[in-house]
Amino acid sequence: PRSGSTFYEKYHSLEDIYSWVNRTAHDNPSTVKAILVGSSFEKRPLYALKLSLNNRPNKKAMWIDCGIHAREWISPAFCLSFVHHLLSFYKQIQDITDILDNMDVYVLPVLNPDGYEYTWTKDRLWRKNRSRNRSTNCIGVDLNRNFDANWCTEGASHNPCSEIYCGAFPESEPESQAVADFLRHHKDSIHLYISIHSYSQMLLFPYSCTTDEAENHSDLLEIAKEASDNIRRHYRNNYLYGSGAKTIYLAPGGSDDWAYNLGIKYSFTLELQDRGRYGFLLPPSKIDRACKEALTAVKTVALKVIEK
Ligand code: ING
Ligand code: ZN
Repeated sequence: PRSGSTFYEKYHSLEDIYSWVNRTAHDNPSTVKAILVGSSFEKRPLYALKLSLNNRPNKKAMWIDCGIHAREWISPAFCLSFVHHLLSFYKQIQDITDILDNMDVYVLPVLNPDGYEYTWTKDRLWRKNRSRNRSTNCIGVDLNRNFDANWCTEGASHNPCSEIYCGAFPESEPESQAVADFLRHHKDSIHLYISIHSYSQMLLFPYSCTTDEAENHSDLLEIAKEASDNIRRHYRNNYLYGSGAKTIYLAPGGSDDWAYNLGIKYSFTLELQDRGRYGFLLPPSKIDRACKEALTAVKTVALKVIEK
């Protein structure tokens, strides 16, 4: 790493991320809790952090997950830096204070730990989880095709060897089931769902599983536009925005569409840097800027949802 780069300007192994989760909860006992939301196919724990900075009753909450796709390393890096930023700047920066005074924040840094570990040890470009299946030698399900939103229609595959294999049935995978169960149990408080991916620099919202417009499409479009405008203003970088199906491609079974249909009406997928120069292999020297851009988007969206 270049000299002077901090913890949040590096990529971290799964083991280091587990230590960081533990340390973050341990160092902030009154405000941060580590919640075990489930376990992966290979029995690794799925920990989410809950940040709750005051005890105001009936507070809204937001959920953000990272690392659903193994090779998108900038995504877990963002979740770590996001938590660090929230904890460092509460009562220091107004928008952070406003967010934490009005929302609890759940952060799942690595939704697909088995795949993430595999990208560190065996195949840097692995995307799916690592589940085995009696009927084939091919391994893994695309967890972002495994949710119950027009499951396995056009834009996903029934072929277990495909990169976009939808799995045997909706929520067949322990990772997607754990997240879906958690959201089902907390859907009355969670008003905002965000899933972090890379790459392509886009802010997407439902639907990806159909070209139909979401019921609050204009609301989502306005929020996404404001986030994209803020990134451009601060960092002179462009983020496309729009519904998934119309902005990139039809993709059924995604987590944001599923969360939306559950009733979380502000639901987004944020695709971080870059636009293909390095692709999934974004160098560590670019982490800081990529995370700052994403932070701008997430703050914009959260503040808009608090106003609603
Ligand atoms: N992109 C997402 C993917 O899973 C997406 C795009 C967003 C699909 C929302 C479905 C729902 O293909 C990446 N880079 O993984
Ligand atoms: Zn992805």
